[in-house]
Amino acid sequence: MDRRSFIKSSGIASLGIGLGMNKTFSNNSNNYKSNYPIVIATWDVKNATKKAWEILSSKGQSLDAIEEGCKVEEANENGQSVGKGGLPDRDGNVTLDACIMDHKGNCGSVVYMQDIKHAISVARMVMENTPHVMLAGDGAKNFAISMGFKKENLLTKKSREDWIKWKEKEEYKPIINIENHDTIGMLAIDKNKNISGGCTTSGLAYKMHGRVGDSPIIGAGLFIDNEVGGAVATGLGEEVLKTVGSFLIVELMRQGYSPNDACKIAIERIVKKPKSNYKNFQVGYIALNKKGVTGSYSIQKNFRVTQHDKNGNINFDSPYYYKQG
Ligand code: SD4
Repeated sequence: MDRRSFIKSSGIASLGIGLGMNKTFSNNSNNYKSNYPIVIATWDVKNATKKAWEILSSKGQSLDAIEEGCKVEEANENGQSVGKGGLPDRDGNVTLDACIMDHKGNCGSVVYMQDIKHAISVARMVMENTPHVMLAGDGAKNFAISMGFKKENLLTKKSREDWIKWKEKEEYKPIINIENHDTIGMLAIDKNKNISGGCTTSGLAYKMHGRVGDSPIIGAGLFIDNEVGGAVATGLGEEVLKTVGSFLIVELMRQGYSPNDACKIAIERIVKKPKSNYKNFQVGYIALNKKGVTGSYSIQKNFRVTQHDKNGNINFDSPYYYKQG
């Protein structure tokens, strides 16, 4: 095999040269000034970023900031896509997916877990207290109980009523920008320049029982490389899984792409697929690099992002791909 065909067939092409082939982007991440600590999260979640910032600004670690920030949304019963109050699957079960990753490359994840609110904390315990990366279903729940977590019914009155109403038609359709308050994905860099990230969700509303999305899958829903940065996804998990989006974004940043440009290229991977019906679903990415520069990009408009640094706690609209009309 000559060198060129070796590069083509070995995957080096897709991790290196292949990723960079886009003339509309520049390798421009060196143009930005450092800004850390900082935390960035998907959607309108100022309470969560505020909590994370309390930890970061008092010289705490990014991993603690991520866990505590995500817990705020898991406990928020009004958020119908995370933790307690999450919308159930089509059979009425609330099943949670979450993962966490630290600056050393350690990760932990729970999938299809029921009856335990703080999935992000269980994921952290999987990472820190087991030889494994991922626990599923009753295994995850029983592990959580053995670690002192409380079992509780996660289906609130409101989510149950919504599900009963949904059953009248039983139409499965991913909801775009559900109340601008969806899966929480969070990335943080602390004062020691250590990067961590987390992602926690009840998954897509009215999914098939047993369905697992991208959010607990390392590389798809979340990826961190402390030398480079991190990325996290929200939206239609199947599309993120098929393109291993978060890993892709980190690898693009490794080549020098800014967080914004890296997110944009990852979104283009989805929308430019043959016969992609991207007009009917949402995917949004956020990213953070080693300098504390953040970025985001989504398919549809109205993907909101929240960010807290020394200048304050702000929300903004992400740039997006699909300009209607
Ligand atoms: C999933 N990505 O389960 C999650 C859902 C989500 O915004 O992020 N919704 O596919």
